[in-house]
Amino acid sequence: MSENRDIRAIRELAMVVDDAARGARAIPQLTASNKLTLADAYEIQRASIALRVERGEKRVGMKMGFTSRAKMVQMGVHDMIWGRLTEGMIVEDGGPISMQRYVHPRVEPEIAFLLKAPLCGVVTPLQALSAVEAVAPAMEIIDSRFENFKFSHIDVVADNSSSSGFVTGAWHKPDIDFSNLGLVMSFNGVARQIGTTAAILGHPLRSLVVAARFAAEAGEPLEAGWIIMAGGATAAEPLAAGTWVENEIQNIGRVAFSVEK
Ligand code: OOG
Ligand code: MG
Repeated sequence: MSENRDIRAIRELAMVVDDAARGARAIPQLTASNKLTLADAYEIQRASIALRVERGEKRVGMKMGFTSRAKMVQMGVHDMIWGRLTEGMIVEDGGPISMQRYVHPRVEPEIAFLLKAPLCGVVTPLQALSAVEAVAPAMEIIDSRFENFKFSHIDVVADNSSSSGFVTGAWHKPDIDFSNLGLVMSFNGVARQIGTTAAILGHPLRSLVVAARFAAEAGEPLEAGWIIMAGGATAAEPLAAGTWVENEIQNIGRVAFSVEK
């Protein structure tokens, strides 16, 4: 499909992943019956988010994926990926989510950046930091639309990199060293994943540097007011109803949500 890109085929596959996400239905991997390149996959992602925007959702940021070794090992994908965050994916801090909205959701502890200035292209960590208004403890709810939560690098990119929800805690000025902060993600008060922000590329700021480059390559610069999710610091954990999920990061605080039927 890559030579002479077939725009209609891209749009049709975008509708397939969009329908699966809206209906919380698992589908076979797209590459099982389509020959796709990574560039095609990002075009499918772009078109699927355009469908959300057509329905009235606003774009609110970007997520990075596979920025930690724990995540790469868990899913068997060893390249960084990214996805688009929209308004409909926002989960309120302390608020509920319903299992009904998802196929087989998982949660992972992350750190989030709130931008106060646009960021685009090749930037230094210092330039990236100067565009940051605040950092917050965060969690991402990932929900692959693919059967058994199994995918190739190309499939997961087409599926908006499994993004389906994100929650951020209170924002903290980025005037502290957040390169190596301990974190604990717990379910009903029992620790499930323990890690450090250093698991994210050695320093989460590096994830923002890469995000700025990916955004430039896509022709969609990071905007002031956007939230950038740095990527899971540990492996993800499957969610079940009746769980109070919390991520506490040393020095910057905690964030939580509850899982209902
Ligand atoms: C893909 C998304 C990866 C992360 O933080 O590494 C990701 C997946 O694991 O389903 O969001
Ligand atoms: Mg993630």
